[in-house]
Amino acid sequence: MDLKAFAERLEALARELEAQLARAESLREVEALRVRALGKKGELKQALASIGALAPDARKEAGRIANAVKARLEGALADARARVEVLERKRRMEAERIDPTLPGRRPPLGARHLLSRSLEEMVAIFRAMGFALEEGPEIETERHNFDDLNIPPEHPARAMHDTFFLRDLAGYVLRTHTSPVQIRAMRAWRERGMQPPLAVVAAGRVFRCDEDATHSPMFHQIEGFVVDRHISLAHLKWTLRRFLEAWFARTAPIRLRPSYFPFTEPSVEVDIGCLICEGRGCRVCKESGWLEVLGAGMIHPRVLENAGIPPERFSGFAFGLGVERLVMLKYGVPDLRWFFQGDVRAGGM
Ligand code: FA5
Repeated sequence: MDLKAFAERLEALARELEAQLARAESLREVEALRVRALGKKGELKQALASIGALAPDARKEAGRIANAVKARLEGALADARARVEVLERKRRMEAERIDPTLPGRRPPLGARHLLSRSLEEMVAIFRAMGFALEEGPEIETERHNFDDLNIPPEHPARAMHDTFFLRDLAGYVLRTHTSPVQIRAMRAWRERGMQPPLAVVAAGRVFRCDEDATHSPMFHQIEGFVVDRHISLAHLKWTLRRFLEAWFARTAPIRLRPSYFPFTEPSVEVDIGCLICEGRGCRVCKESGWLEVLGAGMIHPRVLENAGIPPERFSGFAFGLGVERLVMLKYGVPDLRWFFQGDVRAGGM
């Protein structure tokens, strides 16, 4: 081999490598090309090894050519590296790109149950009228649930309540209504040395062995009562109308029907015009155009006496309303069982 062939070999090597470097798209490719050209076993080393075969006077020139090619290749490698680095950064940024102007993702939060919110709202309406909030237990004595409310053991009203008795706890029932809170609250007020006027609401769950589109084995009631001198049915009517108008945010027809509860005398049942069918008749109102929403009356003198309040000096009214029915009417829920079926579609209401 002569010097010319040596120079041509290196020139060809440099050209080929420059062309490949120009096409390289990653640092890994550039590094592979560097190893191939300038590595320990690289092509330049191999070319240098052949210098010994040249004529002695050509060797110096060959060394110069080899150094120049090496420098040229190093320059090309550095250029390629710089170019590919930019390319790689661009690719990475493209992959990791975020758009801070996009709206955030809403975390899947739960919503409070329509009944819980409604119960709170109803209680707030009564509180705004001056009622105090009291509580009673869900596992109640038969005495509070029945006897003290003038429902003695053999009284047919006991059967009407479809009571859940507790097998292992004689004398206790799941309360069938919130009326026992009347007794508890009146006694507690007396024990605290407080005198009428007394205006109390109590809200909570009640239980009856009963189930169809308008009856559920567990439902909610709000009990309310007022005891003072000269309380009459007119006060009851005013209070209920005011509550119903606040709850429905509109006027709705109301009718009081004579009824019977052992713990009130006289007793009434309050119906409201069915807001689902506007009184025309539908499944919810059983085609009558009216829905019974609550029972009420003047507190029976014997109940006042049982609670330690002298009936010759004081009188009172009481009412117990079905929370689910009022929510169904306001929001057009056609079946009471939907409240307890775990269907989350109403969550955002
Ligand atoms: C009572 O429970 C009486 N304690 C109400 C009362 C209180 C009267 C104070 C007088 C003085 P009644 O059984 O009618 O009454 O129930 C009251 C309301 O609860 C009904 O008007 C109805 O709206 C609702 N209700 C009754 N049973 C169910 C049930 N199974 N599912 C859903 N709501 C019901």
